[in-house]
Amino acid sequence: MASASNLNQFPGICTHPTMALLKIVHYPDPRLHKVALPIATVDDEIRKLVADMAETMYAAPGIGLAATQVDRLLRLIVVDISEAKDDLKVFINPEILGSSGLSEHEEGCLSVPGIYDLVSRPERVRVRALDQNGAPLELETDGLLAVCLQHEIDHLDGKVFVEYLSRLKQERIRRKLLKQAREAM
Ligand code: K1U
Ligand code: ZN
Repeated sequence: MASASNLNQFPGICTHPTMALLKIVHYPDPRLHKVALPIATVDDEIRKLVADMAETMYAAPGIGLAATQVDRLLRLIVVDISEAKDDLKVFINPEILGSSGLSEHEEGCLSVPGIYDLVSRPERVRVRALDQNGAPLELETDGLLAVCLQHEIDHLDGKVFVEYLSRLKQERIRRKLLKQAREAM
């Protein structure tokens, strides 16, 4: 049976009748600016959401996805930065315990399709969370994983990466995406 931990065997397609591709909310939808709520209990309903989010992230394709982006106001993110797409990481109620340094990285966002820009963030972060079994985990990381974790945790706090860009760029992106949405109707 397909599970969140072996989704990599089925790239890009919905392979299990109980798994679903979720609709990704696009900027400037106001739902992206809501603060997500902590998950009280890690149960089968949460594990189903994890599996659906992982499937959605792999299909997009992306390297991360926050529950806010699929209109679930829960503090849950999935990340896989591996080339082979075989290293799914699940973070429930993630918290940044500490950070250091500063580095600039090009970011994209599945909620802001077609837009990529440089963002400065702390280089190294220490993160605490629960895994999909409800077990506590802690990790210290840098590079792309640190960038991706900060980007996804921002989503849970209602922040989209374009908010690090100038007002002028934000306005241009907003107009471009609203036009795209109108044309897609
Ligand atoms: O949160 C998201 O919308 C996912 C986002 C994560 C992210 C990417 C880059 C820097 C910070 C955070 C994406 O996955 S955008 C798509 C992307 O970067 C990608 C897609 C396919 C292959 C490799 C990367
Ligand atoms: Zn994003």
